[in-house]
Amino acid sequence: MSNRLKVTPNDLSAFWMGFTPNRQFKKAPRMVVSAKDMHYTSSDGRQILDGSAGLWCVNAGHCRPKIVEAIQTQAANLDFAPTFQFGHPLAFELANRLVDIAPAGLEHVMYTNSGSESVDTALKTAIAYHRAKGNGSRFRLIGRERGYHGVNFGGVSVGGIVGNRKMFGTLLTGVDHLSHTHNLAKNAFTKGEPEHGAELADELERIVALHDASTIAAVIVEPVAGSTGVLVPPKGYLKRLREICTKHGILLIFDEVITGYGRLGTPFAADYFGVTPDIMVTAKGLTNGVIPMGAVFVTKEIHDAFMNGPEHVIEFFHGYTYSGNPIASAAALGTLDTYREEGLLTRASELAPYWEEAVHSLKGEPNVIDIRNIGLIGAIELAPIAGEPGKRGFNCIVRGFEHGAMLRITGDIIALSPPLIITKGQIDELVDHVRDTIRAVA
Ligand code: PXG
Repeated sequence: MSNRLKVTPNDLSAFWMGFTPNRQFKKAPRMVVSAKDMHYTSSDGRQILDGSAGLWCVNAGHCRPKIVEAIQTQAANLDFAPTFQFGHPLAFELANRLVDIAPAGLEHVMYTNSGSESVDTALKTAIAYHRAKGNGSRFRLIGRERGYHGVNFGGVSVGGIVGNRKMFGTLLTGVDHLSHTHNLAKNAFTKGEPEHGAELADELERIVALHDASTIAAVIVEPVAGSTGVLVPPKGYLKRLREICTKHGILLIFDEVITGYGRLGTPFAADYFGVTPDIMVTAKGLTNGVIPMGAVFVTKEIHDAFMNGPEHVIEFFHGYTYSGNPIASAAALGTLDTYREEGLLTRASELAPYWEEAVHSLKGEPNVIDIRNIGLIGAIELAPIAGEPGKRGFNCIVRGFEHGAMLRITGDIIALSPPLIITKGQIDELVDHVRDTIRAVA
């Protein structure tokens, strides 16, 4: 008998979990078995308030009827269809719907299956665009310290989180990084966008002076850095970055995997900050996290640069088997319907003032060294336990789950990003959970 047949049901050893301390988890698993709206149900039958919209993706809340129905219907009707050389209507309908809600100027959409793939699609498109325009020397990609752009080689190369980079060799060559904008000394406990740091965008001029603009393809940043612990851009920073990119013919890529689909109270962060990128990377909230899917938006100018040569020849050698998968497309359409019917792409703007006060009420709790917020995102930075960075944060995950809240942690920073359907009462409840947790781990 093979060893596989001896495996007992629910043995936890075979699944090597991502971004998880596997040995600890398997000794004391935190399992959820179902979900509805704002709550998970744990395997021991407790209601767990979702403080992080899953992994920043369940923007409409869990198991929403329109999305469930769309998936069920589609699975029984057209399960898979290629989008290479063939097509199916939903993928086109979805692209039109997406362009309708996107910032003006972003007129074409490519599909992927994740944020990581969306990022790599964007980076490749940027380099290929310059080449299509006869500027093949523009190959450099500029990211930012503390940036997170997924886990594929392109995204890790432009990303700036050391733990995600250090194990993987040389990564892509021809990459440089801007400084991050986090500045506790000047900006701690700022509500919304910090006052100090717009001048950090000028570092792009320094990088241009070093490499020459003629070698630089694109700059990629998260408008609000999420994974690294919620870094809200200083006032004017993104506008300045846009101006410098435009001046030097460098494409600006916004990674809106977290900020997209209503998180800041506008459909996209580009709308919130009034800054339109040349390429916009999305995933997560596109399907409410239910089916893996990403979408990369590009300008007409970028798209049209590829549309030449003989008409029977493929214009761009890129795409994924599951790009525009019918069931994913149906899930996304069901999600967009739900967002529209419930006004979810702008709901965070109504809740933001209440949210801001609630999150900042944690000032003065033990070890709290900063609180940040924007839209329906909040972060509480805790002082690390001496000599054990990340331990206090980890304790928050464990304690929070035991007492009924799913909290997302980066190092010693608690990052809050609940589903956009949250009520004011549930905001209070979530903040109370965080308060209790912070006190418990002090
Ligand atoms: N870009 C950004 C800005 C992201 O936040 C990705 C790309 C990659 O997406 P995929 O779908 O390939 O995972 C992300 C993902 C966290 C957390 O707790 C954040 C992400 C993923 C998992 C956990 O902050 N962001």
